[in-house]
Amino acid sequence: VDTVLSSAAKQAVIGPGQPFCIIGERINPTGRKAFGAELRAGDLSRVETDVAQQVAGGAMVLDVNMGAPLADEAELMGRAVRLIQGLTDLPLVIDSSIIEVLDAGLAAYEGKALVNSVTAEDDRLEAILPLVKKYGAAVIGLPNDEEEIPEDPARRVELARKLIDVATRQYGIPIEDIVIDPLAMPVGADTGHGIRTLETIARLRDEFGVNMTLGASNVSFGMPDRHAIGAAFLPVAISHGLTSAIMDARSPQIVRAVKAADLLLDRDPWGASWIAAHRAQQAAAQQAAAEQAAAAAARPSP
Ligand code: THG
Repeated sequence: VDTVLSSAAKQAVIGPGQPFCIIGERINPTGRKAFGAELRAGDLSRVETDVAQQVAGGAMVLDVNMGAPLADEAELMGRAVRLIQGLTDLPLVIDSSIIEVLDAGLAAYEGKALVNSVTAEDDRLEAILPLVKKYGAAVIGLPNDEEEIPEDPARRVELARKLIDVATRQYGIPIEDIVIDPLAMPVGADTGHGIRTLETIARLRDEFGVNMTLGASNVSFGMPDRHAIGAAFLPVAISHGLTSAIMDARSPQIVRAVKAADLLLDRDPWGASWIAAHRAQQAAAQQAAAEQAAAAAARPSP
C-alpha cells in the first residue's frame, strides 16, 4: 500500500515499491541549546537554514517539532508550519505529544500532513484519531501503551494490531494512512535494541503490509561516528521492510546509503536516480572549479 502525503503543490509517496522516503528530522530543538532558547523567545529564524540544508540534502518530507521546554509550543507550531510552507513545497510531518500542538499544526497546514504520533493508549487514540480524521491526515502509530514500551517484537505487533483495528474500524481511517513506528532505540544503551527493531519491522510487513517510519538517529544516540551507524542500519532496515525514516537528511553518508539500497532493491529503475545524482554532483564540482579558476585569473599576478 502507498501512503500519499501532500503540500499545496507537491506529493510524497511512501510505499514498498517506492524509493525510500527520507523525512528530515532537523526542525527539532532536541539536543540544540541555542535553537531551544530562540524558540522560547519566539524566534524562528534558524528554521530557514534548516529547511534549505535538508532540501539540498535530499529530504522528501520534513518533520516539524517545536518541543522546547517552556515555549508556547502550539503558537510556534502554527507559525512554523506557515513559515515552512513559504520556504518549500515538501509535505510536512507534524510532530508533538501535545494534542493542541498537533491541532495548531494541522489547522495551519495546506495539504495532507502526517501526524506524529499516536500511541496504543485508549485516551490518546480517542483524542488524536478524531483530529486525523477531521483533517484527512495520515498518522504514525507507536506500539506502546500505558504499561510499557515493549521490548518483545511480538508485543509490539499486538499493539500495532490494536492501533490499526481502532483507527480503521472505529474512525474509518484507511490502512494506507496508517504508518507504524517499530520503535528504534539506542544500541549504545543495549546492543539488543537493533535486532528487536529489525524483527518488529519484518513482522509488521508480513502481518499488515503497512508503511513504517522510525527515528533513525535514535539508533546511534550516544555512540561515536553516528553517521556510519545510520548508514549501516538503514539499508538493513529497508531490506526488512522499512519504507521511510525520520533521519538526518544533511548527511551525505546516510543519504547515499539509502539511495544505494534503493538501487540494490530495485526501487530505482535502470539506476536512473543514482546516475543522475552522480552527474549533478560532477557538474557542480566542475562549475566550482571553473569559478575558482576564473577568480584566480582575475586576480592581479604578484
Ligand atoms: N519516532 C517518531 N518520531 C520521532 C522520533 C521517533 N520524532 C523525534 C525523534 N524521534 C526523531 N528526530 C530527531 C531529531 C534530532 C535528533 C534525533 C532525532 C538528534 N539531534 C542531535 C542530537 O541530539 O545529538 C542534534 C545535535 C545538534 O545539532 O547539535 O540526534 O523515534 N515517530
